[in-house]
Amino acid sequence: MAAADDVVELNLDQENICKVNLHGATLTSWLCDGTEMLFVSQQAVFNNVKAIRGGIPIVYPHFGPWELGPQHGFARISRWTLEKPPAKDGDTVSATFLLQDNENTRQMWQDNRFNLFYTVIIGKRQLKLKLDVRNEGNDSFEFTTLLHTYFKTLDVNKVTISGLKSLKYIDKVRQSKKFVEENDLVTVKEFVDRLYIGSVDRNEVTNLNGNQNVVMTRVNLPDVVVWNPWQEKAKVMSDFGDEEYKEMICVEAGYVAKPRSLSAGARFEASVVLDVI
Ligand code: TA6
Repeated sequence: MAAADDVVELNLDQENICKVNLHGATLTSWLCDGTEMLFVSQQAVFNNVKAIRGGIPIVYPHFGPWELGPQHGFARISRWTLEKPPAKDGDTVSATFLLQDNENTRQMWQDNRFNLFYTVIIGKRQLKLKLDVRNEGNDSFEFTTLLHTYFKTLDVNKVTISGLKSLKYIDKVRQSKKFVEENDLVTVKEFVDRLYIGSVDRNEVTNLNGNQNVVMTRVNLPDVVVWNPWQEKAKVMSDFGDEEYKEMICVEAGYVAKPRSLSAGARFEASVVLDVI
């Protein structure tokens, strides 16, 4: 269980609340009209060291295995600060979190100087997530970034994902070869680990918790990763229950197919809006 002083709550009302753990600025709960929309493993570790298994971990500055540091980069295992506390603004509540370069990140990542702002905005049946990367150094740098969203579902076999047809994807289950998606709706009935490249900016994910659907609208995050470890991989993950693959699906919005270059003093802004329909 997370310690109370690690968690920032954004309370729209009793039925619409989200919680962000300062470890990784990991959004660990999104209660939408009383229904939990996100999956967090019962075996997730909250020791402020390991990445939290579930919710919405932030991948930055590198998606995937990284020769300079931990897989998926350091953002999700760093201590973030609360830059702007939760504040009500009309019919939403928002808060902003900040990760700045520090001795640890500079040692790992070629002394790059950056500010990474992450704003969470909860509204009625809506969650908006905004990333704002600022290059504070004198040299340009390259990065990839992704919001590693674990959606909760009653049965992963019933989940469908739209908006991927005709896209090229890298299939990590098939030697990372490239394929083209032929289905209007992608379903998940086995171990799936795919990076869809340059998809349209809108995907509908159906049959999530409470038999609800989520429309994911992306700005400046052209790629979509779909992942479910299924039975075999689940068994070898220490922070994931053997049967938990049945109740989650990762549909992840990212800028990951190729690095994004950011010149000195420049900003990269991106967002994801999740609407429950
Ligand atoms: O979701 C895509 C992915 O890169 C998968 O390949 C799998 O490794 C997953 O992320 C989880 O990675 P993690 O480092 O959190 O175990």
